Amino acid sequence: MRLEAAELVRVTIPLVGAFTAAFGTLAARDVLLVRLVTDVGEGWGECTTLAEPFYNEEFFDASAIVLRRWLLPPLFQRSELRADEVRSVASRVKGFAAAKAAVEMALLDAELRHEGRSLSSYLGGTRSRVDVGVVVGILGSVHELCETVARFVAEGYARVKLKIEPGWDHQPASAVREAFDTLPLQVDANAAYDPSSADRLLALDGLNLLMIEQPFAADDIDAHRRLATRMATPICLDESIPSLNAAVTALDTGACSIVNLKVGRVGGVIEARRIHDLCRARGVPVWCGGMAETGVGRAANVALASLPGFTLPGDISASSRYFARDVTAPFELVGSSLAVPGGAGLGVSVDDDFLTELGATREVVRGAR
Ligand code: OSB
Ligand code: MG
Repeated sequence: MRLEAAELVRVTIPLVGAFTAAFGTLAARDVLLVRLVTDVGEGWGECTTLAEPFYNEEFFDASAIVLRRWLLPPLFQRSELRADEVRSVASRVKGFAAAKAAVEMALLDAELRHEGRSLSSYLGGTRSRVDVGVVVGILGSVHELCETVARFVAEGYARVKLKIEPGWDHQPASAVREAFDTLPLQVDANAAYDPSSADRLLALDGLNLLMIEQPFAADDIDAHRRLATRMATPICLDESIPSLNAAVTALDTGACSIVNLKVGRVGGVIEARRIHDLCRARGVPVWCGGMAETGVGRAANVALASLPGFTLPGDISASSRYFARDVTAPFELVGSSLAVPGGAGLGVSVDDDFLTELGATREVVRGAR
């Protein structure tokens, strides 16, 4: 395959409701998509970070600079390019995992479309449907929270994750637990707690939670290890695991017993599969995290979650959880699961007219020849 043209597409898509977590409030979803044209056809990828560096270090303006200046140019130089080479070519650039993941995703989409093969099949997926859960953000009141959870449960979601932060943790979580006594429930703090106030998290142990996700700073592996020795609720890491090496360290030290896998956080679906393989070999459950993606990133998530080690429901809700209209055909909930696309590549097509209608800006990137 040869890369012939690249386009960075920026667009803002309205959300059906604001989404608040410890990292702030998303009132609309800013999106950065990558469209790559190759000699065997085109492919799309999504850069699944946020507009601001509030979840991790990466943010769209920076991702776009890195794509334009350092990630795409060397790929234009190669006469024989395979998607599984992106990671090593891009390794000279440190960080910017979501930008790298977007390029790999788009090249895989192009390559697999050409081969007539789905991403799920390429990765070694073993399911045609994946169980999913839904994430409920920080809301204005416990009453509103319980109503929101009730609505999602009525839609079919069989697992709910609550966003927490200091001041919005035990009280809302216990209200949800009281109202839904058998609901599989978990919480995610997005690194909002200081290890010196770890005591307040111990009260969550009484709520029969599936796990607590990322209470402390991404680089504070030892604080997570210490909490794990004091808490019965399993610790899951998200932001602390940007790579396979980080996953090995977290598991070896006992900082977590469950791993959240996100394509954009680890630099692509291939690295995500390697972390999955490691966890599976060690009997550690993994699940697919989400970043309120469009149908492009969501398709990659669903394909990834079809691998056998994904034994817990992912944060891969139906498109309607975030968007009245998505840039692809919507992913729809049937029961508590989504269908894994069987079509070639990502198995979705991007509605270019809708992108235009939304006022998307498109920047053509050419190789520095
Ligand atoms: O930590 O899981 C997270 C959204 C943006 C950034 C970080 C996270 C999230 C979510 C939403 O929790 C998951 C989703 O429904 O896509
Ligand atoms: Mg998280």
